[in-house]
Amino acid sequence: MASEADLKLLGTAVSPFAVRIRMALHMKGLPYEYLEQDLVNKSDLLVTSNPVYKKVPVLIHGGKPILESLAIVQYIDEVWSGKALNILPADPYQRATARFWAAYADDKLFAAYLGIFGAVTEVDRAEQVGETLAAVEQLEGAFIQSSNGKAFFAGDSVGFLDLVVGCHLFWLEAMGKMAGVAFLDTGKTPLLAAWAERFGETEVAKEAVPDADVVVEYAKKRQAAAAN
Ligand SMILES: N[C@@H](CCC(=O)N[C@@H](CS)C(=O)NCC(=O)O)C(=O)O
Repeated sequence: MASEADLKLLGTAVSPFAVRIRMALHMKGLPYEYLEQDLVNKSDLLVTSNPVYKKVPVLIHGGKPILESLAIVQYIDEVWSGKALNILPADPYQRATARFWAAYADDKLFAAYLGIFGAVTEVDRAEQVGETLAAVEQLEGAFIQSSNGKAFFAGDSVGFLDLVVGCHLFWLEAMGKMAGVAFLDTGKTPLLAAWAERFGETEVAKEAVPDADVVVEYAKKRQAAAAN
């Protein structure tokens, strides 16, 4: 097994993608040094580790940077495959399907709720709320397909899609509070809403996911700074 020593994570408290990595490291029981980053004044370490995008998260293992959160989760799962439960499904078809929905969550759900945060007019905001609701409804379908009637996307316990979708929940809640909308509606998306409750109670989520109010505060500060 590869060394667990010398694992560093560059992240920010409100980055869903960094939270995803914290959850994966927790699932595998891996100790790491967490280095909170300032995304306004980026550190040399961040810029030299991720010179292409200069974004968090970056996992540095034995001095080597691993980039992009989905690739990082897969790296962790492969390097420590013998440690704790596997994160990705073993079956190739299920892996491919999980990767499809992971890309969907990051492309569509993330872009939609971030659009609420960045909306300038009420019309823009309403459009982004609609896009977010549509993405959540698609993910209800993904949950039905993946969970096979069980508690989590991955079945009886938390796995890849639970981390990938789960890391977006605190932002979804925060944007819901700001827009006055309940994105996880027990009427429209009952299974996803129940899963979100269940996921929030897991050790993995409790360890890594911040309170939604942290994002609300962050969003208000950013909006106030943009208005000045
Ligand atoms: N696709 C990337 C997204 C990472 C990302 O968007 N990171 C944001 C924070 S949530 C960031 O570092 N932004 C800084 C910037 O854009 O300059 C991943 O999955 O790792």
